[in-house]
Order: sequence, then C-alpha cells, then structure tokens
Amino acid sequence: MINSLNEPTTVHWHGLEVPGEMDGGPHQVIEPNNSWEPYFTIDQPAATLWYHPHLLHKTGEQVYKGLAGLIYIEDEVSNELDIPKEYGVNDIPLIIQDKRFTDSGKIPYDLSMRDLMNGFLGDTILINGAIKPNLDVKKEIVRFRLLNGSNARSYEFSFSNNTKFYQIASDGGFLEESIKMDSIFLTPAERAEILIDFSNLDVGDTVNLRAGNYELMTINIAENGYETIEIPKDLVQIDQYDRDNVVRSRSFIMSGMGPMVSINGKQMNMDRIDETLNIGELEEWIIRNESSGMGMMNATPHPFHVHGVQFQIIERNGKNPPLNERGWKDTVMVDNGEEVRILAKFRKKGLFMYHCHILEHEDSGMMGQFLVE
Ligand SMILES: [Cu+2]
Repeated sequence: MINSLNEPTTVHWHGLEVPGEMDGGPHQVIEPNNSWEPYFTIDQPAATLWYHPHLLHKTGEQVYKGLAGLIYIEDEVSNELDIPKEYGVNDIPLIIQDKRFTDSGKIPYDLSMRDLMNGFLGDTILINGAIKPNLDVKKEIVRFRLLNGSNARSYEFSFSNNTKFYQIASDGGFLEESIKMDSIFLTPAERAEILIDFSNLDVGDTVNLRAGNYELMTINIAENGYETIEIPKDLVQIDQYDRDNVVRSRSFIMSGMGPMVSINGKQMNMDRIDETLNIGELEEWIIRNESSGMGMMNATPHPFHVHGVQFQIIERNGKNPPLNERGWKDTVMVDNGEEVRILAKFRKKGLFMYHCHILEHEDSGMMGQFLVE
C-alpha cells in the first residue's frame, strides 16, 4: 500500500480475519510517501468484504473523500453454487454512499453540530460514484452485491413494482438458505448479496432500485438472457455456535450523544487496552444502545463493528434474530434501546478495534481496543 496523499492514512480490511498487525487499524499508520506491505493468508469462506482507511479521528473524512472499495473472496463453495458469477454482467457490485456537493461539484467535509450528533448525512445518494445511473441487464437472474459505504446514513432498499428478491449472503458469506425479501435495511458498513429474477419481464421493461422513496438506479431489461436457472434454496452449511460452549461474556454499552459518544463509558484511547481475550475461545458479547437513555429525541442507531472476526447473532431483544441475520456478520445494527447478543470465536492474535460504524461517532471516540493472545 503506497500512500501518495499528503497526510497519514491506514488501510483496514473490513471483514477479513487477519492478525492484528495486518488489520490496517489505527496502529498501522502509513505516513505520506511511505508504504505498508501487509501479508496474510485468506482462510475464511467466500464473502463480499471491503477496505477503507481507519486513521484515528480521520476515518470519516478519508472514507467520505473516496478511499473505499470492495474485496471479493471466492472459494470452491461459491464456484460451485448455481448463481450468477459474471462480474459486471450478472454479478454486479453496488456501493452506496451519500454526499453533499457544492455548486462547483466539490464535497467538503465540514461537520456541523448536527453532523456530529447524527453522523454526516449527504443530500445526494451515489451508486458506484454515479447519480441515478442506468444499468442494462439481460432477461435473467442477476446478482447484486450491496455495500452501504456511507459515513452515517442507513437505507431501506427495495425495487419498484413490488419486485421481490432473495438475499443469499450477509457480511461474512452465504446464508444457509436464500431468503425472499421485499426490502432490505443496511446500516453503514453492512453488506448483502441478493438475487433478483428479471426473466419474467420483457425486453424494454425497467425496474427501479429505491432507498425509501428515493430512486437510486434504473435497471433496463436490455436483451434476452441465455439460460434459465432457478434461485437455489439451499446455499451453504454454517456451523452454528452453541451457547453452552461460551467461555466468557462481555457487555458493551453504547451511550452518549455527539462528541460525547462512548462505549462502556469510555472514549477511544490508543494507550489503553479495554478487553483481553484468548484465541479460540467462544465469547458472548452483549451489545446495548443506551443513547436514548437521556431522553434525547434524535438518538441514532449504532452499527457495532468488530475487527478480526465474523460473528453470529443469537439474540435481538431477547428473540431470535430475523432469518437474514443468521449468517456471518461483522457489523450489527443496534437501535435505540436495543440489546443484541452475538457469539464470536477469535482465530487471529493481536490488537483489534470494536466501534460504532457511524464514522463521525467512531472519530469522536466511540471505539475500544481488544487484545487476542
Ligand atoms: Cu454510532
């Protein structure tokens, strides 16, 4: 990684299970005109991951200005699944980010008090850097890999004409079964792979991808497809963690507002290790959002991200998580007043971060460090 910027940066592999010193967190600073040569072995299932900077107090600005992209992991399982795989043709990445443009087309990152409270919310939503693009597809099943790469905005994605789709993967890989959906909600940093069947439409038809009522992209059924495949029901086998095997439980309470956001009453300190845990032990993390506890009206949901691991959600507010949250996850939305329980087994040693993925909250200090040894 060569840093040609005139400021320091880092490159974090979001969702990858790699040793702490290869993670690209706030400790792996690349100074201007310097380089960083991380090396690691990929040993996790096929997934759609991403990379972005993780410089202390500067992540929001650097991601906002454009330092982000997708990483695909493929394996025997993904190669053998009967799903679309042709990049850019029927296997299409969709990175969604919101911006605020000036009249001259610049995107200054100037935070108001409101931005510090809610996170930076743009007024224009981009897909792969384009405003309301058109996409030509064939009359066939198409796979979209969605990344909410926004600093703070969450989206409820759906398609026009009440078009249904099937979610086949979450943050860290394929779900056990495809799940029929009307819409999907993604908070910042969350990913989803979906399949949508255009084979029942006619050439010349259009379908819109929406976020709420906002039309994001027009999909044109431009030509006939070549082959008909069925959307598979069964996808992969996931070894479900057993709660009886939990060695240790920890609580993470997210609270505070704006510049005062904290986890367990603490703000990020590079010189303080907040949690120490043992490699290979199954842990239960109980994550609560108590930001609204002060009676604030506009408290926000906090997407909680853990580095160096893919985890399983076992409970959302005392209930089983929804079907599409039963696969591998590295980021979980925790709404106001919610409690989410996850099970995680850490397989790599080193120092890692956990934090809110609203980047203005992270930059304000809503982050902590854990050491796996
Ligand atoms: Cu937050």
